[in-house]
Amino acid sequence: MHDSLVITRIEGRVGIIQLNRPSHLNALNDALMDALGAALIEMEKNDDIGCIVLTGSSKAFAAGADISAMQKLSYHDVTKDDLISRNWETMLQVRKPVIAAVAGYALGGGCEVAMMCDFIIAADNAKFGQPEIKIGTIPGAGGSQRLPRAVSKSKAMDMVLTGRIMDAVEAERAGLVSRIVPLDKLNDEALEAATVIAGMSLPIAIAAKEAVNRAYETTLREGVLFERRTFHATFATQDRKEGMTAFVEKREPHFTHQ
Ligand code: DAK
Repeated sequence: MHDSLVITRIEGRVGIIQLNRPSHLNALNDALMDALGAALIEMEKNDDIGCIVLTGSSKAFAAGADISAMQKLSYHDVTKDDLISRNWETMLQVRKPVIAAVAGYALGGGCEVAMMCDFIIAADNAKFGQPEIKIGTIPGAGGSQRLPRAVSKSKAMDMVLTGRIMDAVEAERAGLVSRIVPLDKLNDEALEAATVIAGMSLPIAIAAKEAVNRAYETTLREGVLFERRTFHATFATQDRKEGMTAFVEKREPHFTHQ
């Protein structure tokens, strides 16, 4: 499947979405966010996909929301049409695991989209930042909320108030990314991680994702209760039975996603 703003393909049980607006370093305009949302929904519905990888080019994951498109807008425009919010959070409807494979710039909205994914694998040339303050605004797609949860208040304040860029090493040290790989290995590493996840039971992977995400939304006591009940619920699945039986029988499990 191929269209101008996103390129999608399927490898095994992994769906890969590549942002494709190279002339603008994948700056995220309305049409690109619509295309990304449509690709995500299609992959979410596809029973043959167990994990999704979102990536960009070797120079830019995405250099932010499209500043030229936003530059003309008034307060009235953005509130009346809920213009940007309308199609920016489709990612949050996706229950399957999503890995961001980030090379080059992930700035502003690009960093925010990467943070909406479940984890980030970074190439050694990745650069993260929330530089909106330099153009007279603030993060608008969750950067001021997700960045402090990922890297602590102090570093998030530093990033959001100075607009400075963080390299891959600093991002990994701060906990924003899960691993760093050489640029030429990024796609392989992301595909390999996604293939591992897609080889698990899909309902269990979804339950695991929901449980971890709960940690960001609730108290420890409530989160642990949610985890406990979800853990109990896994015992209603065939895949839980198959997984434990396979271990006892010293063989690989054969999950049927039920
Ligand atoms: N928007 C539009 N065009 C962009 C762009 C952007 N964010 N970033 C780069 N481009 C374009 C450049 O204008 C240039 O186009 P031409 O001049 O060739 O036509 C082309 O991409 C190549 O860029 P450069 O020539 O600048 O390339 P360099 O390697 O010299 O520099 C750079 C790379 C990433 C350092 C630089 O391009 C840059 O500083 N870009 C802007 C980065 C930035 O400030 N990003 C944050 C944008 S604000 C919301 C959701 C999200 C947001 C807000 C609300 N809601 C849901 C409500 C998010 C806001 C933002 O992201």
